[in-house]
Amino acid sequence: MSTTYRAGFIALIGPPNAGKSTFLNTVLGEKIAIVSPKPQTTRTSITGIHTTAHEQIVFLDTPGIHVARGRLNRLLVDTAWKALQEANGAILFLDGAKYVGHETALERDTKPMLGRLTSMGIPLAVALNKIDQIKPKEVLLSLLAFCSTRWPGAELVPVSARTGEGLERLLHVVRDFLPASDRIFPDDQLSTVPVRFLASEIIREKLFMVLEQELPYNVAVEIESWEELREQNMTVVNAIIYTSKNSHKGMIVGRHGENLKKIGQQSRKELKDLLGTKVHLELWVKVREGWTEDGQFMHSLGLGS
Ligand SMILES: Nc1nc2c(ncn2[C@@H]2O[C@H](COP(=O)(O)OP(=O)(O)OP(=O)(O)O)[C@@H](O)[C@H]2O)c(=O)[nH]1
Ligand SMILES: [Mg+2]
Repeated sequence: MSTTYRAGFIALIGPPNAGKSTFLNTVLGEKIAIVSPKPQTTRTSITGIHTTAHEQIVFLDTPGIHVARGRLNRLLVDTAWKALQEANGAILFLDGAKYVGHETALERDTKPMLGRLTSMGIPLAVALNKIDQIKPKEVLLSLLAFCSTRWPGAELVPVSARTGEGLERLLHVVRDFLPASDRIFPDDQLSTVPVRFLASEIIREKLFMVLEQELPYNVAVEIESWEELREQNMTVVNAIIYTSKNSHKGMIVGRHGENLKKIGQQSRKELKDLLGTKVHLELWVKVREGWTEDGQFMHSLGLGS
């Protein structure tokens, strides 16, 4: 039996913390997008390319859509909508475990995207994620009923991005959204994200892990220099952690530098695996007052592009 080859773009959208980036990593079997238990982790549109003998699905992971306050947050939400415009279809990711028995919270969280998503007329699948946390499974039924009235016509798929449950069916559903087309990218390409950007994201993920409260939202990471020493099988990376407030600098560094040490150690370990070389990493913390309101600076960091 011969099947038509299909290829195209599928945007992963939804409220923050729904598991969009986790899904991308699980499908690809590689970590391309950073993940954290805190909302608003993803800041740019990140491609993940899933290629099989029958289709090539280019997923566009996006920042969570929420009621945005401040310039950085508005830019994040704009980035998500922009990805949708480029897509042949979308998966709306929802944290199923959060909304079981709390349909009003689902209504509130998806309000910022409902009208626009409907009027775009883009083919849509709704993934109810984190079902590994839902027991007994029957409690999902009323949530499914609620979703089918809110997104009539969209296929509803319960999944766990963490365990992989339901993902095969989800992939099957979105395959039908794609046009008949040859591959867009080579077979073995997993992403279009440059490795240096990935490195800065890994450092940002560790900042999300190590720092408390609002601190991670006010930091950005820039790779200042990158040198590959072939003979020593070593990559030397200098990275700057920008914070928007002077008072945060000491909190990022931590007592006796212990936070920065932890962030450095964890980042180095992961960069070593990513690059397959030894890694010498230097982290510098700089204050850049109000960077989250500075459009030009954010653009220079690749945000909003
Ligand atoms: N139990 C469980 N946890 C999950 C699942 N998928 C994601 N998570 C967790 O949910 C949290 C958020 O996951 P992310 O993948 O960062 O979510 P996101 O939608 O990309 O979030 P933003 O980038 O902030 O919009 C992390 O702690 C994940 O480990 C799942 O299927 N089951
Ligand atoms: Mg994300």
